[in-house]
Amino acid sequence: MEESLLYPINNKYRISSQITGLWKFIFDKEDNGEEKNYQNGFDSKIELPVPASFNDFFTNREDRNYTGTFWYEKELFLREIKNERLILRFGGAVHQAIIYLNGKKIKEHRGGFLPFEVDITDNIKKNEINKLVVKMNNELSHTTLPVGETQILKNGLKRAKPYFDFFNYSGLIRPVWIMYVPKTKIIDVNTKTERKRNEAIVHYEVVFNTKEDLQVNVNLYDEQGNKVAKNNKIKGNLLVTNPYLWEVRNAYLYKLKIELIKNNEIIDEYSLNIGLRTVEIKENKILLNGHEVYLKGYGRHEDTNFYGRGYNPAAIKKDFELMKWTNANSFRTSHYPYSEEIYDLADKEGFLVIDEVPAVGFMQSTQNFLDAGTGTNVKSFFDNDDITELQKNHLNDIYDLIKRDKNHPCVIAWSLFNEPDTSKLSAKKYFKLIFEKTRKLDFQSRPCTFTLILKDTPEVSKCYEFADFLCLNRYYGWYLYSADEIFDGMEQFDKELRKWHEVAQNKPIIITEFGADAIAGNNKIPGTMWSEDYMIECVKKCNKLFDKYDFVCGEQIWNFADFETSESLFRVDGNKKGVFTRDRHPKRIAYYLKDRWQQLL
Ligand code: GCB
Repeated sequence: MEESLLYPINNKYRISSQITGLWKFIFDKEDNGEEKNYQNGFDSKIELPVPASFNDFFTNREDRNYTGTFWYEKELFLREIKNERLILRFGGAVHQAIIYLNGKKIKEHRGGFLPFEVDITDNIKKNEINKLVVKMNNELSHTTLPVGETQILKNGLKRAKPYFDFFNYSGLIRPVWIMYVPKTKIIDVNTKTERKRNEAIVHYEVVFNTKEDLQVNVNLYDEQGNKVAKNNKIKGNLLVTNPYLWEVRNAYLYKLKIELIKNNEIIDEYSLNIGLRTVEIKENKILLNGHEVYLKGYGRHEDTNFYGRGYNPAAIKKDFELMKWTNANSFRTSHYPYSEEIYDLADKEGFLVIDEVPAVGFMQSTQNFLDAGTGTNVKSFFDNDDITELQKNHLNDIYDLIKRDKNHPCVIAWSLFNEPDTSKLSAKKYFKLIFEKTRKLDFQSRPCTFTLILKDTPEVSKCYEFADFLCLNRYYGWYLYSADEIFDGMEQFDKELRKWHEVAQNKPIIITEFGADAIAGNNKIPGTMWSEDYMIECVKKCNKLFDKYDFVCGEQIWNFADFETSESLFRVDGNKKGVFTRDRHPKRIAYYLKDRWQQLL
């Protein structure tokens, strides 16, 4: 029976709690932990907090940047189970995990940014200590998402070489849950809203883990707890008259409560918040509930001090308050699916989210065949030998992403790649399959898109047609035409925007990345690169262009906050394109955006 990705909840039928605190930890440099019987438990003095990335707790370079196999261990005391099942759920294990319980391998999972669960009922020791051991690996390759390489240094150590700039933070980065759930249970729910004059119709379907003929009660409650609609079909409709629609930065959430019934007795209950809203692309506009929206906001990262990429509820709360303070209304989960709790908050605060799979780094080719005539590279990333394997993993992640996030009203679109090489026909073939399959998966048929790298221009791109709206990552004024050439850069940007509109007439355009690095407190007159003044100048000039064209339907500056990267000559203590510092203090650009976005509807 298929695994459920429903978020853990507590009610009369389900008890869920997080296994937080310190877990035992060990590196396995020789990758022979099994021979040393680590799966039954290991000796180590290292204890690390979960959830968190392991990296920033180490004070020597070798360990902080560790790439390879490593293990976590936790002891669990589990009470007797009667008529229920016991499930372990991992919110995110970067990038690969093998789960052992009391020495027995019970699950393997690849992909660090999506949850998975494992039924442990038949493997536990009741009323005594159980050993939960997790073997993990954070190497990157051409078949992992995200994509990269793993190098062997001269001293024999492995090192991740990401094809992206964010630091390869690893470990048990999201909550690990233990859940008592009914044997026969609800495992999935699909919802979608249809809007009519003064009515909303919620189309829904309930999936449970048995072929038995069971009944359901489906009830919809408003925010005051009044029941506004009900049904008892497994697939059906709920009619809401005079609905409160879920609106951008003005959210209204209804509670959908489903009861599963066997022989007139309720055996399971699952509730989730839903928003009544529609999303569509019409001509070159993005419509929410039939009206135009302009996306104002950020590309972001899950990245904070000490936690690395780890789930950090205090930072999540703070980030939302700061985003609201700047009058933002949207963000993209660049470059991987974020913690589920972030989407819950976005639902409540009315943020529009472009939800991205970890398909980043699809650029470099290992096969550098040059065309004899032109001397140019004729092989692209999508000609790499292991592309079929990557595509399989990519589709799996898309499948899980949609399964996990499909009922969140905040999610208005799926982003299926960040900055892939789209210049060759092999890319087109790959894209066709990814887009076709994705479109079949979403009950709400949300728009699908991907972001285009700077050099992916109308002349180059063989894949832009697949996207329902175009997402351009553009660094005119920074990576191209910087400093004295910024004026020229803006002319080129303007030209490019017009060209895009010409070739992709009916597609809205969102600028999903633009901006410049600035070191907080580095103020210069006139602005020079890396100063806050230059950052403001560059962003203002870009904004002027966006305001010229009504097919530009949004701007998401790169990045919400400064973030940690791999070390390189062009990253000074990380990426400094943040509107806020890594500690979440504003750079001067924040005040400019706050004013601009207040005026922009
Ligand atoms: C990009 C990438 C993003 C980088 C950014 C930059 O195009 O999508 O991951 O961080 O540029 O600052 O270079």
